[in-house]
Amino acid sequence: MLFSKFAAGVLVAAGAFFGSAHASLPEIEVVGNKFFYKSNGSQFYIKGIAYQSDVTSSSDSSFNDPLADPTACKRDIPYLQELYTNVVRVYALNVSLDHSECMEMLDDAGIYVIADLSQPDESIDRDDPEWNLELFNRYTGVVDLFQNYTNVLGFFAGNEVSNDKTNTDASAFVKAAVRDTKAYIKTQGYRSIPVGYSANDDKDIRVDLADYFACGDSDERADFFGINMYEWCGDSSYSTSGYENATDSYKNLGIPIFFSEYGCNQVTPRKFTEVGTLYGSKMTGVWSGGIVYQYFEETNNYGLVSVSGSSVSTMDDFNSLKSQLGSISPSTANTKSVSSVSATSCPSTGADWSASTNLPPTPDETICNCMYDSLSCVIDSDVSSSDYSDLYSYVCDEIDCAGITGNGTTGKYGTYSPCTDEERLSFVLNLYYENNGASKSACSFNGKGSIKSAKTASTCSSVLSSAGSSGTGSVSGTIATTKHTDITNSGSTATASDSSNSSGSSSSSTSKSKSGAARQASFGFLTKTLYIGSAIAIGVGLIVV
Ligand SMILES: *[C@@H]1O[C@H](CO)[C@@H](O)[C@H](O)[C@H]1NC(C)=O
Ligand SMILES: *[C@@H]1O[C@H](CO)[C@@H](O)[C@H](O)[C@H]1NC(C)=O
Ligand SMILES: *[C@@H]1O[C@H](CO)[C@@H](O)[C@H](O)[C@H]1NC(C)=O
Ligand SMILES: *[C@@H]1O[C@H](CO)[C@@H](O)[C@H](O)[C@H]1NC(C)=O
Ligand SMILES: *[C@@H]1O[C@H](CO)[C@@H](O)[C@H](O)[C@H]1NC(C)=O
Ligand SMILES: CC(=O)N[C@H]1CO[C@H](CO)[C@@H](O)[C@@H]1O
Repeated sequence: MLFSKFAAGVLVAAGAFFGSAHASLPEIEVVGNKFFYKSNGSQFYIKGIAYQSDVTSSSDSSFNDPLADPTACKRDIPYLQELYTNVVRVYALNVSLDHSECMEMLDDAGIYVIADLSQPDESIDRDDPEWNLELFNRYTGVVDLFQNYTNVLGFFAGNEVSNDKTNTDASAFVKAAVRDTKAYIKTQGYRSIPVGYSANDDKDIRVDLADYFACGDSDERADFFGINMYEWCGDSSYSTSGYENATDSYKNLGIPIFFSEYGCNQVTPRKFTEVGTLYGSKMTGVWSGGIVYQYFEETNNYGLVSVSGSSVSTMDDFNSLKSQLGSISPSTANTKSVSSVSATSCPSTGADWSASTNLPPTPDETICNCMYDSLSCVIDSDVSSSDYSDLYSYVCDEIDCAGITGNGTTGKYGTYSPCTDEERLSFVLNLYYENNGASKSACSFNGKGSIKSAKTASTCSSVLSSAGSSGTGSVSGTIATTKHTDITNSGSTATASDSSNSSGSSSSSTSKSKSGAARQASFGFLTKTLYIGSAIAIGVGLIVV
């Protein structure tokens, strides 16, 4: 434990050091609906490759972090360069690992990174969406670790979360994630790194979805939009593929848009004849390039190379892509010539689109702590989080649980909806207890409830009174007061310090120690489907033409 804490701390420091000492690639910035080199104002087109081996195959929740394996990076970068790659997309990063060597090698090779902020176990669930403290810490933990590398082009705050008209409400939670990640970057004084979203290509919602992320106040909207696009299969054309329709549909989008995945494999080997069109004059006014799915050959049959140990063999697809990308010469704009792009209007709600523009509150640990400290009846700390769901259902049949739930359709969110599962459950147990005479037996819950002394610090009074006893008053968290838990260097020790006194804490009123690890442990409050949108499965899932 001690060792891993130590090591993690050193890795973070080393990453920051090398990030600054070694950086050579100029930053990329967004102006209007395009990307530009900040250094000389020249337009930047994404020529990307998805670079991550299967994140879904293992039986536990671990995954291969592609930027934490310098041997593999060294092996693969020459092949990426042969394909003119200037961006790799990675889907899941492990904040406990060191990324400095891969990041430097990529930088030296002229390659930027666009990273998803979620990971299989910590992402916004389209069927039960939340934007909570745990996710806030995960997202900002990745930002902390990567912000100092100038070859980080941007972050995705979600991948294919709302994927059809039945779950558009989840986008309100993803947009809150965009808003808060942007605010966090600003508050920390980091360089301005764009934060965007990656969507699937669902005809019913794709235009509303892009408008939703691109609309509104600049603090709130996404900085760019990616769409995973598999419409061009085999030999096709601008109009028959559907590219023309898509280009027309997005022509007024106020932020950059690109293919965050492309490369239909219904016809193999892939010839990539879409490349000339994507980087040609019909599309470059609207699109900023694309990311080919994907580097590694796997069972889904989308690979450009097949890898075995230290050896890499290129496939037919590799050679076709190389020749296609070798013959493009897209015209480049300059920041000076950017004509003003009109702001995108938010979509109206209707049969296909039902996400409110009123977003969930910013997760704020201080608000949650104030609430928890003020309770007299809480869930006993010995109760397994797998029992939370039953208790929650029981209690919320009896009392109004609006203070801890949120609804992306109505745009109504409880003040305590971003708190941890333990805090939220405790809040409603306490409400039940108070509604039932505040007697000891009203906090029994078959031995799962626990009485403690309630405390309200003077700094908490105004928060608690604005939230009201039901937790539905308007209090919004702020990034500045959210005490960000640095999961990148405290994660490994948090479990030890947390569990050390869980058995004695049920009757104490001291605040629980809160850490990334503790939140992870309590995950699973409501029934959660496993991973939503594992990026890799998605490539396959999407091929419904
Ligand atoms: C701008 O800078 C980039 C990156 O250094 C370079 O590739 C590009 O050629 C430059 N563009 C112009 C017009 O000088
Ligand atoms: C992240 O890396 C740590 C340290 O090697 C490992 O213990 C952990 O399982 C990894 N997490 C995932 C989700 O792969
Ligand atoms: C990286 O960190 C160093 C040290 O804090 C800082 O001086 C430098 O400006 C940072 N670079 C970027 C690109 O954020
Ligand atoms: C694209 O096609 C859809 C039908 O598939 C149609 O409703 C829409 O109007 C088209 N958009 C454009 C801009 O042509
Ligand atoms: C949100 O509110 C709408 C409208 O009242 C309702 O139809 C929907 O079921 C609610 N969603 C959730 C997740 O409770
Ligand atoms: C691991 C550890 O030190 N746990 C302690 C936490 O507190 C309880 C009760 O006060 C002790 O019994 C444990 O030994």
